[in-house]
Amino acid sequence: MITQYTWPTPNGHKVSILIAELGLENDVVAVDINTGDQFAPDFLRISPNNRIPAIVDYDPADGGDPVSVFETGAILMYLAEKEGRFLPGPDEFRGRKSVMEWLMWQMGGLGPMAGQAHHFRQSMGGEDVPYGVERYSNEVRRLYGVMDKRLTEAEWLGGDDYSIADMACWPWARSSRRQGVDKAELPSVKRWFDAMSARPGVQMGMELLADKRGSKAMTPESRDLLFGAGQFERE
Ligand SMILES: N[C@@H](CCC(=O)N[C@@H](CS)C(=O)NCC(=O)O)C(=O)O
Repeated sequence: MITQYTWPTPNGHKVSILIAELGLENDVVAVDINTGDQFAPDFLRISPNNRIPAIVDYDPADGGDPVSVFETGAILMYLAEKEGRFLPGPDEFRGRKSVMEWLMWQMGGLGPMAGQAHHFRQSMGGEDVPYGVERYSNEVRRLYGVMDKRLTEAEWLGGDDYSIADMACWPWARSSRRQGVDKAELPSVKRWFDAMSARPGVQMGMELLADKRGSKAMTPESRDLLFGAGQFERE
């Protein structure tokens, strides 16, 4: 049994998609990041960086006490390795290397840069910061070009097989327009995106807390909590 502590954002969806693809028994604790749930002491004990998602595995491989995991890259690897799916094992080191490369590319590149593009293009509440918009829109555009080239050479990001690298990237590619990127101009990204969108596991993962999606428009209070001094008031 896995508990997901999460919220319907691209990072939350990476993990909910993997859990659905694996068909794991799970329950969900909603952590509303717009109202400060991520700063609750009980959540910080499993996710010290006050970010969603995190998981608790009540049936760890060693049969010991429950295990908590934070950071999506670590969660995807933990679950894929435990279940022996969507990440080649150490004996298939070439395929494993490729999946790790594209997973790390997402964690260090596409995710953070697309997040900054969202921030400057949309979350600033009307404030106009042209340099921020230009810098992150350009970087995201460059990253999508890299992804399109990769997906022209290989069916999936990791190579021949669908993997956690694809699951890490897809939720960000879903909102590419908000990052200033039109998938119609990237034929291989579009082919990959559509193939993944048709997967029942992806659709099921996207249903997680779907009723909460967009229910909280960014307010001055949530903006302060996520980006301003509000983050520090609980210290
Ligand atoms: N590197 C982290 C990023 C997670 C992250 O940024 N989560 C956002 C939602 S998409 C969050 O929890 N934000 C809450 C906050 O900024 O206080 C991961 O991959 O797990």
